[in-house]
Amino acid sequence: MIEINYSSEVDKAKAEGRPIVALESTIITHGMPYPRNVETAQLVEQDIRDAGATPATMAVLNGILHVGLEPEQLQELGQAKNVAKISRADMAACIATGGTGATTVAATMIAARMAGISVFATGGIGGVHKGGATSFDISADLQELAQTPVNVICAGAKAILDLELTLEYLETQGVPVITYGQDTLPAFWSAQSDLTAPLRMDDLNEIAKAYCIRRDMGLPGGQLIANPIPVKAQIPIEELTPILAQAQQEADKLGVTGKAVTPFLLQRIFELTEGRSLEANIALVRNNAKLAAHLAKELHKLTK
Ligand code: PSU
Ligand code: MN
Repeated sequence: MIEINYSSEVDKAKAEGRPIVALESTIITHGMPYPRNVETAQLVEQDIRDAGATPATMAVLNGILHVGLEPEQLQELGQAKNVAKISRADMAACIATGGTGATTVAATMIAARMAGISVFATGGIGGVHKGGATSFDISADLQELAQTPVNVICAGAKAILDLELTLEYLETQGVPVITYGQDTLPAFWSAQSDLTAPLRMDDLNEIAKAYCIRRDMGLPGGQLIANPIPVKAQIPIEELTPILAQAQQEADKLGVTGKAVTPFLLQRIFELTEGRSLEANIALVRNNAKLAAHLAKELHKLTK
């Protein structure tokens, strides 16, 4: 029933058995304004090629699941209006009804697994929202990490979230949360938070090995690799804290709920920082793409 459409580039990489890195598309349609969204998506794809792997941006276009987009498809998606934001719950319905949807972290992991891709780069995963203990607003990304075997490279969870509760939830779900090269969990736009990460690993070969060992042990799920934003591109957390609080208050006051929360907060933070949050977001995604390409190469060596 399900047809997967591979881009010509991904098709070739698969045939030749070369490393591939999955990319999501919600960051393009709901996370950044046009035209920077498309420019960023193109830069991120090129960063992956330059580092020796092949990018596969995922999306559902008119009911077809695409693994890798052709340049014109990426352009079109970046400008399209009313694109759905799809996750585990609504991906199949989007395909069945011939819809167009951008994949979140959860949906991208599902698509990656179907395509045999085990490394994925994003900006920041979803998590437990502030007030999540009563609102139950917990991103489906967290459950996905517990069940789908994909390495997700991010810059931490977005600092609009309750990072402490997000870590607790991931621990309960048995998801390895690994920081790359530092002890503290990065906080998306900021390299540091005040939380110590559960695991620190500095060697990509060991991260790749841990992934294979989990698989051989029969453990489901993936690994979350938190890669701090380069310090020169960060917005220090002290500066960001009042802005995040203001954006959250506005969301509460306006009654923004469900899927709309994250895009609303990202847009308000963009306005309140006069665009600086977007520059930081672009820098961190590119940084994650490069690391993901190197991890894909390490995994490729182990599984050859
Ligand atoms: N990373 C970014 N920008 C984004 C996202 C990630 O730099 O917009 C998206 C991802 O698709 C992630 C989603 O899955 O935000 C989280 O949405 P929610 O909190 O509604 O689960
Ligand atoms: Mn949510």
